[in-house]
Amino acid sequence: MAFANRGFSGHRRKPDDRLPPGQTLVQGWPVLSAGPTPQVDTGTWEFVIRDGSGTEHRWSWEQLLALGVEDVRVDIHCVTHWSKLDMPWRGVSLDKLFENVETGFDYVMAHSYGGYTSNVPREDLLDGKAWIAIEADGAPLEPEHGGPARLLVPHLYFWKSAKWIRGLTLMPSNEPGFWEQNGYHIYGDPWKEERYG
Ligand SMILES: Nc1nc2c(c(=O)[nH]1)N[C@H]1C(S)=C(S)[C@@H](COP(=O)(O)O)O[C@H]1N2
Ligand SMILES: [Mo]
Repeated sequence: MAFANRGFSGHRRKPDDRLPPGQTLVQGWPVLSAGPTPQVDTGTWEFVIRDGSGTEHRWSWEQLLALGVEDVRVDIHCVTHWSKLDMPWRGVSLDKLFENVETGFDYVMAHSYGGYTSNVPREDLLDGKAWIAIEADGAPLEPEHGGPARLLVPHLYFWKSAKWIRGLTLMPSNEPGFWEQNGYHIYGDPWKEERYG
């Protein structure tokens, strides 16, 4: 596999420095879902960016893939203290999805099939820092891990990486998503241990 884009996270750090404070490496891959796993079919799947001015940018599954998928290797850090290093993922860069989105709004709410939300500043989704992920560990994303597609924002705690992603809505101010309304930090930088708000 060619890892064309190695992402934004700590790869230029020495391996020993790759684990944020309070984190432990985990074997396997835990499933953390606040509700049931929605059944999402790629035949009807749709991804929408609402730019805040009333314009909607829409992609079908085929249109998403046609933007070009890339392989990335990133570290992920869950607020419940587990981390995985050098995880292989495949997905579409958010840079491609935002290419024709004109907006003056600096904040984004991610919306999932099933109703989950998470908020992220727009700049945290750009410049090779975030993807709509469709594969992990060399296989299509399992439904329990967010398949067919999830947000992947590895430089923030993993609750920001909304599973079963269906769209992004631009916002003029920073509104809290599901976990942010329930005590998690509004931003969630693992290197600063921004766990709770
Ligand atoms: N739609 C949705 N996305 C979600 C969640 C969720 O409950 N629903 N949980 C979040 C949390 S708290 C974490 S740690 C990761 C877990 O992803 P995983 O189950 O693939 O490990 O997904 C995040 N994205
Ligand atoms: Mo989490």
